[in-house]
This record gives sequence, C-alpha cells and structure tokens, in this order.
Amino acid sequence: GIGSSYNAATRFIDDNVSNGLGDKAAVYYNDQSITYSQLQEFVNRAGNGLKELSVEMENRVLLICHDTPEMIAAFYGAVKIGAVPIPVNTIMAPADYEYFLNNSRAKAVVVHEDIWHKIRHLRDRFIYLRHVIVIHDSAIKEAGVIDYHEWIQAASPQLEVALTDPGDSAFWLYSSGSTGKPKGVIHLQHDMEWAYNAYAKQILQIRGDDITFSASKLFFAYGLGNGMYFPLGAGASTVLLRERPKPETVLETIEKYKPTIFFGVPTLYGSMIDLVERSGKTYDLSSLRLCVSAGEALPAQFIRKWRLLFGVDILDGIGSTEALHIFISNRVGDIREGSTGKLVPGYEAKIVNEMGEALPPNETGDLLIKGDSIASAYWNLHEENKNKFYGEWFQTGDKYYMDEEGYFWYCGRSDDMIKVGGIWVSPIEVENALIRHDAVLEVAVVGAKLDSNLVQPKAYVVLKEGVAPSDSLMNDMKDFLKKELAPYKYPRIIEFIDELPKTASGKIQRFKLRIS
Ligand code: 3SK
Repeated sequence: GIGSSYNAATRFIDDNVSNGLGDKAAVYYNDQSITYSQLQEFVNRAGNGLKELSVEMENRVLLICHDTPEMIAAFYGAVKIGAVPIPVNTIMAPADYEYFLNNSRAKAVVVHEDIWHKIRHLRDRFIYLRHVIVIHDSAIKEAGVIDYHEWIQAASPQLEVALTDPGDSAFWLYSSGSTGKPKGVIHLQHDMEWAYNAYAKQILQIRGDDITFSASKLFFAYGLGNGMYFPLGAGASTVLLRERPKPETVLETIEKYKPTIFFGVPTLYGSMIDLVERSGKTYDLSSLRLCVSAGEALPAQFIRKWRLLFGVDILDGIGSTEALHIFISNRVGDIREGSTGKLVPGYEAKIVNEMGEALPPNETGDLLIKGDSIASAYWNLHEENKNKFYGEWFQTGDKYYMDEEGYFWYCGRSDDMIKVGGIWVSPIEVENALIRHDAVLEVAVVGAKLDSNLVQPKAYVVLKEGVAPSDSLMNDMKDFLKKELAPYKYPRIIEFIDELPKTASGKIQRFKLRIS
C-alpha cells in the first residue's frame, strides 16, 4: 500500500521479484521474453547509470523511445532514483524535440538511434541538456553520445530506492491538446497505482495470467497504462511492438503472442474490421478475453462487427493525459453501445453549465472529474492551471450528458459543439449516423458557415478503399441520413477527403476542418 514514503518503481518492479515472480515473463518483445528479475536488473542499471551522470532527484530525463524493454528500464530507473522521466512521442518534427527538451529543462535524454539522427544537428540549441544516451541499432558509434548498452553494462545491478513520497513528482507526459504548444502534465509517484487500482483492477479485472498488448504506444498516457504499469502492477506480461501499429501487423501480433487483453483506438478497430471484410482473410484472435478502446467515441457498429468477427467485446472508455487513464468506462457484462459507460469507482464526476452549476440527467454540459490519479498541474503554465484545475476538480474540456441510469454519453469536445438554429448539435451523433453507411470509413462533422452566415453541420468523409466518390454516392448518403437524424442535424454539405486531420494520438482535429 501507499505509506508515508513510496516509490512507484518498488511497487511496479521490485515487489514482483520479492513476491516470487522473478522467473516470470514480464515483457515479450521481438521473439524474446524478459523476466521480472532481468527487468529489475535493467531498471537498477539504468538508475545507476543516470546517477553516475549526476542526474539527481527531480531532474528531468526525456525519453524518446520506441516501445522496447529499454524504454521501460529507463522509465523506472529514473523513477527509482527520484528523477522524472518524460516519455514523448516518437514521430514528432525536430523542432518539437527542441521544445520538449528546453521546456522541460531535461538534463539527459534517452533516445533511439533513428530519432537521434533526425535531431542531432540541433544539439547546440538544447540549452539544458548535458547527456545524450543513444539506444543503437547499428554498430556505428558516435563521439559525444553515450551508448545505451555499454552504459547499462558498466552500471551496477544493485540500486537503492530514493526516499520519495506519494506526492513527489514521478513523471511527466506532454499533452498535445487541439491547439497551442504541448503542455507538460506533472504526475506524482502514487498516480500509476491509483489508476491501476481504479481501472485495471476493477474494470479490466486484470490478473497475473493476463498478457496485454497495446497498439497505442507507451508514450501516450493510454499506452503507458495498457502496455506497462497495468501488466506490471498485476505481475502479468506485456507484449511490446516497436513498429507503427498497422492493421495487418496488429492482427498478426495478436495471433503470434496470444495476448488476453488488447487495447486500441476506434480508427484502428475500423481499419482492422475493414481489412478483414475486404480481404476475406481470417485471423485467430481467440486468445483475447477483452478489448479496450479510448481516445475517441467508439461507433456502436464497430463493437457489433468486432464481436461478430472475433467473438470478443470492446469496452469503450474515456481518459485523459491529465487524469492519467480511463475514468468513465463500459464494463464486462454491462456495455451500453455508443455510450462511454459509467463512472469508474473511485472517481467522481459532475456535468455543469456555463455558470458552473450541476446539471440534471440528460442535460449536456462540461464534464468535470475528481480522483487522485489526476495530475498536480501543468508545468509552468499558471493561466492554464487556473482554467483547468479547480481545487479537486479537473475540467476535462469534454461535453457530456448522463442518462437516468448513470451512463455517460459523449457529445464532443467543448469547442467542437455546433449550434444550429439555436440548438446544440453534437458532431458525434451525426458522425455515428453517417459511419453506418456502407461506403464510409471515417467521418468528421463540423459547423460550416453558409453564405447566409447561418451555421450548418458539414461532414468530411473518408471513403473505404475501392469506393469512388461521386455525386450519386453523396445523394445516397444524404438520403440515408435523412432517415437517421432529426432534420436540423442533417449535414447539407458532404465533402470527400483522403484523410482526416488527427493528433498524434489519433484524435480528430475538427478545429482544422472548421477553418479550412
Ligand atoms: O483519450 C483517452 O480517452 C485516454 C484514455 C486513457 C488514457 C489517456 C487518454 C488520453
């Protein structure tokens, strides 16, 4: 349990070994398995390696790593010495890494070689950075950088844990948000355990014999729980995939490693369903006892089709980088298709109007949540902190209503809602109707200003592979929607596009469609 002194590396790494799981596989990666004892040794060596570089408590360490065992070792190695690891997205532009390094004032970076090659020309601009630790894939070594594997080998495998408290900073994540610069989200030592107990234990009912596989990468708050501290928290095993999660690769990885819980995002479920329907290929996913979706609302027919194809349920939920993981979720045996489900026990929620007054069931407003996995603050953003952290409550920026039975229904980001003829329209409701059309792969709906200055819903549609755009298809979609929606919600304009603008975590950036 969490006492007056607490370190997350003890809980998620050392305790597994103390509890007799030393020989058990903690990580499956690249045809190898890494036991809990081996992982503990890597963590200790990484922690000692950082200490030898004079990385101290509270110093930040940026991690620009693919999903590999080195990433987990560097993360918990830093946590164990009281330093603060910051996993960041691996597919950003060089200028973004300059921002992450300078904004966080990280003293060291642990980076995979391919990414380092893209940013090393900027090294003079990394004002606070002292040490570059490169995880090499090739045999070519570079002067002025530390080779991760040599560094690990030279460090001691015994490491004393730092005297941290539950409320000490443990790690940061950068929240990309829909606009503005990414915000450093400060998470505390006890946050992973809190999220694990609330969601992974109660909703997923995760056990030691589970094997997790997350298509969402570890540098996302969603992936960090799914693929790292949930399985480690349960003494279970995790499958890591270094590459980008393409639909075929993901399906093949499930067949190969036989995970019991799979985590994805709606777009990926959609493309996997489409791939299987189009190609007629079969995949054996019978190892799965559960699938999870987050990031965007999951269309109801994805749940049905997935169940039909693979005989397993997808639990939809909503979390955030600030909350660390999922706080509202469907659960096993209680799935309300199209809804985000009910509150995860331990969290509290309220839906409020513009004046901050709590709204009754069925009325849409801003969702606020409360729970101890919520970040302490954004780094160095005083105004943002005032706007988002209201004492114990966090303003999610999502519009929701809750029905009389306690199910939450997502209506879009607060700034994505469309007012048509004085009535609020949820882009999600229109999107969920249009995605039921056979030709539609993905859709985003925004408010478009007509010449008359009136606002009407406009749909941007990505067609399934092999379907050609045409006027008759557009008319067919309009006829289809007229049967599905109240008249004022029906999008008068439909535009076919190749791809929807999305954040790196797969969230549709409707604001980009609004201004185009
Ligand atoms: O996007 C989400 O719903 C989510 C879920 C879990 C953790 C983090 C995030 C952003």
